[in-house]
Amino acid sequence: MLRRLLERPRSLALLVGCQFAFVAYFSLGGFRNLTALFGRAAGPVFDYSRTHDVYANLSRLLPARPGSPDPARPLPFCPERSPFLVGPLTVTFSRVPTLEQIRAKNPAVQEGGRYQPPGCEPRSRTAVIVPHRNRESHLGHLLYYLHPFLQRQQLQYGIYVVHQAGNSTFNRAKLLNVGVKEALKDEEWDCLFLHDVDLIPENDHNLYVCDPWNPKHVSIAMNKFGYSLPYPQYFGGVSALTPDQYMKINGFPNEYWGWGGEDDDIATRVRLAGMKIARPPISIGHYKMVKHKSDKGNEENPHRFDLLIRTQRMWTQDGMNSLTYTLLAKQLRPLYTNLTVDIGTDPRAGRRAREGQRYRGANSLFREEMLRKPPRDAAAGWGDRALALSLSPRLPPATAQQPPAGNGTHGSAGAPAAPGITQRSPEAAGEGDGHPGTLPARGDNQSLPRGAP
Ligand code: UD2
Ligand code: MN
Repeated sequence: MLRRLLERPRSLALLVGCQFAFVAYFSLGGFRNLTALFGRAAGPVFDYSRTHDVYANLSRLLPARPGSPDPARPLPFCPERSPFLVGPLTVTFSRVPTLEQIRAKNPAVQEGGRYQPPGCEPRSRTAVIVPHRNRESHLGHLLYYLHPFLQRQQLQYGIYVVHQAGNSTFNRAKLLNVGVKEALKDEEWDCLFLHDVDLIPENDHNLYVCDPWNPKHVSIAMNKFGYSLPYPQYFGGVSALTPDQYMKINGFPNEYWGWGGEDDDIATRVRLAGMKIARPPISIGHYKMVKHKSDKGNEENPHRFDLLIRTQRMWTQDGMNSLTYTLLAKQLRPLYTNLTVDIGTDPRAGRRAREGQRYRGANSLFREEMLRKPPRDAAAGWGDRALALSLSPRLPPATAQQPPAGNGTHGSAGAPAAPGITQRSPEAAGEGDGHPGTLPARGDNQSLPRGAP
């Protein structure tokens, strides 16, 4: 049959024509068009096996003639596409750079971690806000990569590190609210980048500018998740909002103490405020996360599921309009503005600890009682359940929902994952921790109070 088909010249011509059309279609990016039609646009193609040094030719950015510009002659706008972009960047965490080394490599960065491009009017004034505590080595990596990355993009920018004072439970979202509030006192920023300390962008085409219409989730393809989006509503890591968008969602929630949930709450706020989540193309939103263990003081928040159920009711009450804190210090350091802040403590923490004590008290009383009892009674088949029942009148109801004791890693023992609810990744839980663990001898933030504020 095939032979007969090939013998006919017209059929043969048709077959060859079809083949040619297919080849032309795919070579002209047809597959990408197809994926754009049926799913998420993959975006421009980058070869991540050929990466560039983020500092390569950075000196080209320095002003040819130093000195302040003439105010009578306004600068032209920077080009829509910076000529200094190189694409995929080499990101490694083998050595933690010192702050002095970073300073030496970034002579154009001014006090407070500020920069503005010489010779042209930037298209965005971007504040990068980083929640932080006890992650000096990660901060070193971030500053090392972020400064040249942003300069290549010809942006005006400032980096704010919001340092939670004290040892009480960490609260990422509340720290970000504080950062936004304080940063907006300094400057009319066009765009707020809310940025985990351990995430490094791997492509300088990932512009740190805001989407004018919708909050943007930026870290959409991370090594941690095999460079793909873990679930459609995912909003963790790095996100970008204009001040207007930030106020429209009433900022981030203040009530999520400990790890998890706050990012899903934010995604819900975006929807409830009538907006959508914008995202860069997947080939551009590449990030590398420094592998790390879970932090002391940032254990999984066992209440996050209860809180998430209430977002619809609470988002207008919990956020920027209910934010309270005490600013303990604001310092213009050479590479960033440091905000040290007392954000209070988890109101449930004390209660949980007291409940725990009462439980332990009741438990040891019971044990003592059992030791005094004759063996016959003790052997009457009291299992754990009977023990719990016998104690229950003296136990507060919450003990039944106590988080499982143990290492605080997610999943198996805790509440089951609701779809689209953040769960700790193996890396975050400390599996395969590839980080060299070489904390600098003198981390910059180490001079900050670590103990009680
Ligand atoms: C995920 C999200 C993160 C957040 C978190 C849940 C990614 C890439 N990131 O991060 O945005 O939603 O889950 O809360 O999916 N931090 C400190 N010191 C601490 C604890 C936390 O500085 O002791 C800061 C730091 O900026 C860190 C961020 O909080 O990057 C998030 O904490 P994480 O890195 O421990 O959590 P992870 O990687 O699971
Ligand atoms: Mn992390």
